[in-house]
Amino acid sequence: MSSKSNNGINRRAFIEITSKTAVGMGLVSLPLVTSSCIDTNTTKTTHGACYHDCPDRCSWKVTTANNKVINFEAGQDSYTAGKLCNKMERFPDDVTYHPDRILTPLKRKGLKGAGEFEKISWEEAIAEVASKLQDIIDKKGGEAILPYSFGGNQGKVQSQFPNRFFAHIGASQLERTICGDTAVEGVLAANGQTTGILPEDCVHSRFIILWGTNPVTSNQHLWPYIQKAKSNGATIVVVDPFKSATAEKADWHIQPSPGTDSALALGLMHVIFKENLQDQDYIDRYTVGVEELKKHVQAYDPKSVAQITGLEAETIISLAKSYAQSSPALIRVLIGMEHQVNGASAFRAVAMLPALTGAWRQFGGGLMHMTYELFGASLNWESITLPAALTNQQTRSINMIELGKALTSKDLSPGIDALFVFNSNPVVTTPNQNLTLKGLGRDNLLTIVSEHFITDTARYADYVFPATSVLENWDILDSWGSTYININEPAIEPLGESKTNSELFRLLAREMGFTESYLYESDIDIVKKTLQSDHEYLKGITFESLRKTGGQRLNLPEKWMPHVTGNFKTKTKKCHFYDEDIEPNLPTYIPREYNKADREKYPLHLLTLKTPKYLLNSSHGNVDHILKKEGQPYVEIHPKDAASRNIADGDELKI
Ligand SMILES: Nc1nc2c(c(=O)[nH]1)N[C@H]1C(S)=C(S)[C@@H](COP(=O)(O)OP(=O)(O)OC[C@H]3O[C@@H](n4cnc5c(=O)[nH]c(N)nc54)[C@H](O)[C@@H]3O)O[C@H]1N2
Ligand SMILES: Nc1nc2c(c(=O)[nH]1)N[C@H]1C(S)=C(S)[C@@H](COP(=O)(O)OP(=O)(O)OC[C@H]3O[C@@H](n4cnc5c(=O)[nH]c(N)nc54)[C@H](O)[C@@H]3O)O[C@H]1N2
Ligand code: SF4
Ligand SMILES: [Mo]
Repeated sequence: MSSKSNNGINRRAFIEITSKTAVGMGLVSLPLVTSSCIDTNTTKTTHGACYHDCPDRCSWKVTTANNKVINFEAGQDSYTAGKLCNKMERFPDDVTYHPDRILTPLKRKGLKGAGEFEKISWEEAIAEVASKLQDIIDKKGGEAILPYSFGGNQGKVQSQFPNRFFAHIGASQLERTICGDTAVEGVLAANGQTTGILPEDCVHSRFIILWGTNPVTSNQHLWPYIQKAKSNGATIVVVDPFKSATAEKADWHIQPSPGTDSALALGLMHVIFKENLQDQDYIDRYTVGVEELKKHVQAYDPKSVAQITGLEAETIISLAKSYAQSSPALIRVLIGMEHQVNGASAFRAVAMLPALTGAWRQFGGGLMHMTYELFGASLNWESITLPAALTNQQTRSINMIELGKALTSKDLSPGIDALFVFNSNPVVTTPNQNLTLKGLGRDNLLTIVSEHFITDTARYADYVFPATSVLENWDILDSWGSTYININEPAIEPLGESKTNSELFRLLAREMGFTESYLYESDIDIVKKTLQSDHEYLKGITFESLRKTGGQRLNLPEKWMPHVTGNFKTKTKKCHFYDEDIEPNLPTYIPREYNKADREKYPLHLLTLKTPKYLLNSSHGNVDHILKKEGQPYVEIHPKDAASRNIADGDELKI
């Protein structure tokens, strides 16, 4: 439920879970400079980039001696600007050399979930897992096997290569919907592409709305550019139900109730039309459906929108006027609003605003969202995605957010007999944790996890494979929030018996007797092939240049102004205010219906934000000094909601 006040309870439930894992581990950090006997003959420097699911994609430089990291520092490219974020400054100690890192394959010996394992050899582990998978394929078919992966390592090779194996065995496909899909769908419906204003160009903006995004915490390398804009005279507005770290620094914080942004955006349009602040020439040339939109927003007058959003009608009018009358005016969105009902409609409506006011005409004006399409257009994508022989898979898809349901369903045919997790910690990051745990507790489920640590998910594994850290693998990294391309060269040999994700699946393929060459391609070959493209954005960017420099900015036009003259990527090349092929035809606020019993039982609305400064989703949740800095898990609740429930500051709560 959302009331008129800012009643969001926040703090991500997963911190509680991850901190439980770490309790009592007595973690000790290894010193980074480890040896007094550095052999300068073997000292080398390699470039790499952050593998995390983060819009910044920082680059770094690693110096090693005798196969040990002796220095780890931020890259000097203009976006990383010589500074990694607080999460990554101590990465070699926190992950690569962490004493709890898994360095051999493990086999479960206790009950599921007990986290009791014994070491086994790679040969045994591969033989046993391959034979069990083959048995499932023979009896039930490949669809009884479900791969589960997400943002753990965003390197193109380490995230995509395993898909070849799963497609080859005809496994169920995973719909990877947990982050960004809803936001992207909304923006695509209006503009046909998500690449609008580039991050660095916001310094030219004079009015910036950070709409449901918290860059001070979640997009730290964008923030200096926003500050620069501010010192150039820009007004910074934050639209967020919660007083985030960014909202605290803004000139104006607007707090709509969660899930009501579509109504707010349509309300702004209502005012813009009423005050005749639209750019009629831009609309006439480069948009479709303005008459339908005008009619549609009649219902979104400031008074009605005030009732929906909990804002004052005056605030809505004032925001609409300030936005439409400022130039250049920028709206920055990322993913915040997508966790709510009406999420896609909200992104769709917000994405239309710059076309309504003609903000796209000015350098620094428009919408800033993702950047991944720039890499999609320029890299040799065929080397990364599935080989031709494996495309058009006909196997069923399972939506990752329904993992618990899939694992416990009696109706799925075939049911899931094996779950293969890599690059993800679904017990913490996937909705409906209780159901996921119930599924993972099944005696007849084979669970295989490739990981650095015994996460809350790995505790349930029958087999755990030790994964290399990013300092030990080759990869190529594009970005969804910046304009830099990086290659990641291994700085050290794999520690212990750890192996890359790709090598794990090459070994399984060999054991299962597969002969197709795409299952055996080497990481470095894929990296090199990915750069084989004569696209203008990659001019001057080669495997060798990236090895020397680390990250390089795509070779983009000096003034990136994608929609000055329309050029949207929709079927009409115009911004679609109205689309007869999309249901609903216009972005619409649809009130969420609750039955009375649910409303009484669950009267509050939980926001799970990325407020933890030192965690990247659940990653780093086992690191002692990080847990100390994060403190105990907590929720924040509006004082009024707390008072009416007799809750005082510091009380223990079950949510
Ligand atoms: N420190 C840190 N940084 C991270 C991450 C992390 O875990 N920790 N995760 C990374 C990842 S995977 C991602 S996808 C990005 C996400 O980056 P962001 O999208 O910036 O992050 P969120 O915290 O998910 O959401 C941003 C804001 O949206 C607000 N919000 C929630 N619901 C609504 C709503 O209905 N309307 C409006 N207007 N606002 C709403 C929240 O209160 C929050 O302050 O961050 C990345 N960066
Ligand atoms: N409550 C709540 N849930 C959320 C969100 C939220 O805001 N609140 N945010 C959502 C969002 S935006 C996202 S992106 C997802 C993220 O969900 P996940 O992708 O599950 O993210 P992490 O929790 O960081 O788990 C990644 C795991 O991958 C492992 N890993 C890292 N590198 C490698 C590697 O090279 N090989 C292997 N095998 N493993 C590796 C790490 O050790 C880590 O345990 O969570 C979503 N879930
Ligand atoms: S997590 Fe993000 S901000 Fe931090 S080092 Fe990695 S890419 Fe940079
Ligand atoms: Mo995400």
